[in-house]
Amino acid sequence: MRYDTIIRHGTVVTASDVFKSDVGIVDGRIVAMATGLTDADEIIDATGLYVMPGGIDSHVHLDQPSGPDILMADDFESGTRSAAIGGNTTVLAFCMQEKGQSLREALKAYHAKAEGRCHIDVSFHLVVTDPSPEVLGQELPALVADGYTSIKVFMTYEGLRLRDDEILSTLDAARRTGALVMVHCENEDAIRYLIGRHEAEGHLEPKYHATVRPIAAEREATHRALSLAEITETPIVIVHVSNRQAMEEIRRARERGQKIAGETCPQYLMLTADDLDADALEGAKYVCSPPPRDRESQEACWQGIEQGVFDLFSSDHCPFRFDDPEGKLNARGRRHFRWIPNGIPGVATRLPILFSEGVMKGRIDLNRFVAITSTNHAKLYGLYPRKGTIAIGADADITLWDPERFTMLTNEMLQHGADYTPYEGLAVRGWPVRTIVRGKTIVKDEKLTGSLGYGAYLKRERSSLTR
Ligand code: DUC
Ligand code: ZN
Ligand code: ZN
Repeated sequence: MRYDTIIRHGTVVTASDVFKSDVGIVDGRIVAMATGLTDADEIIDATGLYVMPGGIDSHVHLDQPSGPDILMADDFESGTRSAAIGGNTTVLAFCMQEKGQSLREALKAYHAKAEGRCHIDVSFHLVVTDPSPEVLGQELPALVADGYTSIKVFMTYEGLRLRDDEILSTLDAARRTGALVMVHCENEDAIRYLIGRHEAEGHLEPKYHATVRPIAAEREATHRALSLAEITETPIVIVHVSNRQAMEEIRRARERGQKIAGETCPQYLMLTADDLDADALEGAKYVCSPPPRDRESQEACWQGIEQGVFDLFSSDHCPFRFDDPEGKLNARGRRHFRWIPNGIPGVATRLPILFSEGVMKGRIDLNRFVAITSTNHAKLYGLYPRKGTIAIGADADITLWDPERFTMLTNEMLQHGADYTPYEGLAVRGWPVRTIVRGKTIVKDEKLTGSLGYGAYLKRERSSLTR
């Protein structure tokens, strides 16, 4: 048999196995796995490299409206470019419904933003901010049937957050349609109360972003979301978990028999609230929600990764430029933390950080790395087995890892739209030296080799959790 491409002499890693095999690719799919494959148009030598499923980052924000005079730093072009540099082959971005807008209208706008602009494959989660009877009763069932099988709801941010009755009706609609619901868990009323107290005391610097969003506000909302999910009998994902107490809520809900997935992110392993207390306004670079906590919380999140509380390790890439009037240091943000746009860049650094800090430091094995960065994302968001594994019949979405390559992270190498990375100067061991999407090399040694628009939109099946 003649192949388009053979990846030869590498070590294949999946969520369950590690083995020596060549990989034969025809028409963008894996068609053979064996040693000694020959006869191809292109032969890639993977001696000394791991051949892993491409990263799937199921939590990224691209080209998202972010308030008056604020501009998100990445659109679909730069965001998917940076994702590819960091070894990802698929991203799932959020499609934000504006109040009064139908989900179809919101999707139309997002498809227009992404069309012809993606380097890697993409799909959309629907952010439901206006759960009207029409949206939940008519739009959602049709959209799930059309392959939009996940939604996100917020418990914080005025204008975005849903109240408990709205969460209940959204969960109920999700149960009926099989949509998977991601929940941002922070108690908005508690945060507003604390912002008021801080304002009265004149405490407005970036570091206070962390103190108005304490662990208790996250824990309470996590508990409430899990309880509402239990009452409605609906599987949910608790996204971006930052600390032990919220994590324990997930563990307990699972012990009660609930179907729950948990997600954490690099910022909760690598940053703390002290980073927000940097000189001058530097702390604004680290403003995200939930905020980074303390060393003990970092350790807890590592334990959650090691022990299986977390199924997903995502970036929550939500980039804003730092030194920019439309970014972190906008005129109002300079004066008051509540106007600093929330979110940090991270789509390119997610995999290298977890590989270096997790695999190379012996905290997790290679299989767990693949599971929480790729396979579980594919399963939970309806892309498996087409994506998320290396198997015959799967899309040839493959990242070649050099486990020994030593890299000092700099903003420039990440090729995103932000003017900083929270991880500047971090030394990482292990690097994605080639990113292959459906059989085509799109990044080699940090150089883009693909063509803009190659990335395809992915229609998804239902989640493994709601089937
Ligand atoms: N939630 C996210 O998921 N991302 C960025 C900001 C936020 O609140
Ligand atoms: Zn969120
Ligand atoms: Zn997010």
